[in-house]
Amino acid sequence: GSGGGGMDRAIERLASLQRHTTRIRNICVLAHVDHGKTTLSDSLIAHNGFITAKQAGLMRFMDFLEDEQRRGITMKSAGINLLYTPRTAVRGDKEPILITLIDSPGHVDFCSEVSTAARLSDGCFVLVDVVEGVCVQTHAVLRQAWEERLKPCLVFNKLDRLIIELGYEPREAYDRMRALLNEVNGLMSAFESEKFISQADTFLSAFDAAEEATLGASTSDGAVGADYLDEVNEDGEVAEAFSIARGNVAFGSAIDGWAFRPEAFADLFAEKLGCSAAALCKAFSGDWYYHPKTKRIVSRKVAGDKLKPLFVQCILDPIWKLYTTADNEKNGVWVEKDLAALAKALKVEVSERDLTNT
Ligand SMILES: Nc1nc2c(ncn2[C@@H]2O[C@H](COP(=O)(O)OP(=O)(O)OP(=O)(O)O)[C@@H](O)[C@H]2O)c(=O)[nH]1
Ligand SMILES: [Mg+2]
Repeated sequence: GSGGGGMDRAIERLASLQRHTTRIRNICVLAHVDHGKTTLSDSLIAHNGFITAKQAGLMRFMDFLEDEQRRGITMKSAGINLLYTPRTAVRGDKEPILITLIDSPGHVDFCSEVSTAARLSDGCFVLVDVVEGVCVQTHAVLRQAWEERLKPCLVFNKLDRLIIELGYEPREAYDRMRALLNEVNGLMSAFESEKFISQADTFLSAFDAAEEATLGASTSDGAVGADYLDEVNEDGEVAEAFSIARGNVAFGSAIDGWAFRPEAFADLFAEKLGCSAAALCKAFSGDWYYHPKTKRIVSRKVAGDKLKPLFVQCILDPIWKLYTTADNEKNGVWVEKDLAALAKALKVEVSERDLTNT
């Protein structure tokens, strides 16, 4: 809540949590320059009520230096404590967590600030501007996150640009983001194979040395690639570093103050489509379609070319509709009713006042 009393209580809770180190997580925000780290931080800070939603994106709260504010870029990493109370239990645990959010600079000149932030973090958000795509520093921070063994979450940011600037259709946006996801996963698996090769080299030279010493005694139960094999999933494939099914990919627009993981939409649509939320979430990850006649989720082969992938149908279409509906108003079209219907469909609570003030 943003009321004064609520704020005091939030601060009290933050202070008491600081004494429980098991309930603290350090999370850094990493990305190429300008991909929206400070804006995303603002949104999260606003969510905690420390600044208002209106100020978010303008205040650039984490850019506390005068130079940063003047130049509009981050130069120093900065941290803030935020309270996160899970809405539903996470592995049976519903207790609040104290998050130290660390906003880092994206400009290559300040990369030592990024290393420091990554070193002391447990997890990270890696932002990618969906229009600019994977850039040099994206590459660098992904490597850093991987080297530091951070628990990462990939955030596709600036979806609004796909809609407004590029005028993409949902399907085009979907293809674009899938390509980006593949690119990022490709990088992550390259890091793994590099390590695998260098471990194999180390192992082989150790093996050669041992062989020389013992004339052929076997040491072949070495730990080559042990970490690598850990990440093999139940189908015997090496799991992708980032996937919707794994729950570590988010989509949003930091400047417009929204972001989601597809799980949220799975909960929303599961009942309607007559399947479990978990199955639907898996279906969002790949080429799966809803067949209206048979009322079943089907593969591309069955669906043909006419149907839209579930991710487009359930997630991107409504978002596009929201943006274009809100935009129509500028042309003098009366859209409150449309917006209200959409909000209801998405189970979002929108006040009468907000509806007329869009
Ligand atoms: N359209 C759009 N613009 C955004 C979004 N998020 C951030 N921006 C804009 O992108 C620019 C850079 O945002 P910042 O949050 O400063 O980016 P940053 O990653 O912190 O930049 P550095 O710290 O300097 O690397 C600003 O003009 C923001 O308003 C978004 O979701 N959509
Ligand atoms: Mg910044």
